[in-house]
Amino acid sequence: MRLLILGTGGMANKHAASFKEIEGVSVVGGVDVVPERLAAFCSEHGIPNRFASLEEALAWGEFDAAANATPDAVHHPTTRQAIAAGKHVFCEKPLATTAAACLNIVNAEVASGRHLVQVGFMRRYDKSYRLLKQQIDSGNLGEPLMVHCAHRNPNVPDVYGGDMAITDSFPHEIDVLRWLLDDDYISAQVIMPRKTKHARKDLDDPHMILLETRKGVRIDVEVFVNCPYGYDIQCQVVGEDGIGYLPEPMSVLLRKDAKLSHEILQDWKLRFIDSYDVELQEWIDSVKVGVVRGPTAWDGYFAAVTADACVEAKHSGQIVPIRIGERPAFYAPAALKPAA
Ligand code: ISE
Repeated sequence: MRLLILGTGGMANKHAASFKEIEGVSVVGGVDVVPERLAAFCSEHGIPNRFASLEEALAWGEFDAAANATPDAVHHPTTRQAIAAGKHVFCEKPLATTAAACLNIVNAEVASGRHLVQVGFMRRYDKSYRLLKQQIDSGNLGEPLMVHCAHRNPNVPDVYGGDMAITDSFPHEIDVLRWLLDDDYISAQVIMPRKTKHARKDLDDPHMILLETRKGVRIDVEVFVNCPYGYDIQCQVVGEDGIGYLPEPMSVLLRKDAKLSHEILQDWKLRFIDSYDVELQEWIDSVKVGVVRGPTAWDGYFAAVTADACVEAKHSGQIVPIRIGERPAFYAPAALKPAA
């Protein structure tokens, strides 16, 4: 399979490295508006063809699918172009920066009649989340009643501002919890605790986000992005018959200096490093048979609508209903069948 990579930043490099490990795949082209950046990226990864835009690459046409790791604001136009050209596209999260733009992508994909878009919500491919899902799906916990989560980062870069706790960090919980519970959200509320002294003056931190699902499950998520001890993702599902905890990342238990301890990761990329590889392998396998098995454009749209409701809830102090309408039949699991 001949692949194109759009963008040359952190995720583009990560994906280029992962594709080298996948059999039967070669990255045949790179796209970036800055020629020097593109040249460095392509020579680092041995990519033979360079394009200043997706239009240029489409005019050339010698590729089968594209991985879209452009800056967030560029996801919408490029994913639309890929759909229009009938190319499979793996788009990093968020699908687009506004719910309206995500809906645009959904509508374009439905109109094309082919399932072409997968969104990069990698937590669905993480082994620990998959183990927790097995417990829920097997009925071992009984019906889920409540979910308690924490999304903690040790720090965030200066570009992380405004409501990014909700629009950049929290979307991972939005997607993975819908998938874990096989449920949708109907309302959101955001409670702002006292602010930590570790946050920049212009940044609100932490947030406590509450979601309610259609089936009546109540979810609370702490998003705390200046949590000095490290990067820590917690999820606890309280069911009628038992409680399931997201397994901790594997690390050696140490007895040292009069302490019993485990290391805690500091970088989010390391926490989910394996899931990126599984995600891309499964995407390639799906594209080969013309199917999308991973997070769809509809999931990307749902995440954006939920995040918007949370932002509104934060600023209004109200419980905000999440109104999204019924999922189009096009995205029903049974409809996700071969497209090529
Ligand atoms: C970042 O953009 C991510 O996608 C990480 O997975 C997340 O944990 C982090 O909070 C975000 O800033």
